[in-house]
Amino acid sequence: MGHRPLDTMKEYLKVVNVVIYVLDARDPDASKNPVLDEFVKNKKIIYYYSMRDLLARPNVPNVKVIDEIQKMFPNKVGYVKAMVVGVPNVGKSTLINKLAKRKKTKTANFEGTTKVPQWVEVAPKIYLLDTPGVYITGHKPK
Ligand SMILES: Nc1nc2c(ncn2[C@@H]2O[C@H](COP(=O)(O)OP(=O)(O)OP(=O)(O)O)[C@@H](O)[C@H]2O)c(=O)[nH]1
Ligand SMILES: [Mg+2]
Repeated sequence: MGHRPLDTMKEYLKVVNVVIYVLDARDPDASKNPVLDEFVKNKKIIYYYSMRDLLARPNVPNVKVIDEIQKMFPNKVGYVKAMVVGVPNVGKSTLINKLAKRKKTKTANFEGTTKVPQWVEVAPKIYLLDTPGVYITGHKPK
């Protein structure tokens, strides 16, 4: 196993059906990570905008992740597995808790809260994988 989160995430990437890429609604471009973009380029991607509630006039869509997954895989047999990715502290774990309607993952207002990947069932037959935030360099948070 490598020392970078992406090395660990690589094995999970192979088994997921889709990637949920979390971007900060206040500055989606700035929260896009070229290292992650390259990492997920061959996967289906759903972009989700966190921090939307902090904007008086949000100019990004309020993405319904479960609906989007169900639309994307209407005839899926078995589980849909989705990997939630994004830069540190962008709201990946918070999104998972919101969808699961319970506190399944640890969240905090600092980077590096999520240290290892964790599966959470957020709807019948839909599993989301929480992952550590990935810095632009691809190195793990301090
Ligand atoms: N207002 C608001 N706060 C949010 C939202 N999403 C996350 N937060 C807050 O942002 C902080 C980081 O959230 P996390 O869910 O821990 O972020 P993360 O991407 O999992 O972070 P790492 O695991 O460290 O990479 C926490 O204080 C959350 O409460 C959101 O949509 N709106
Ligand atoms: Mg987290």
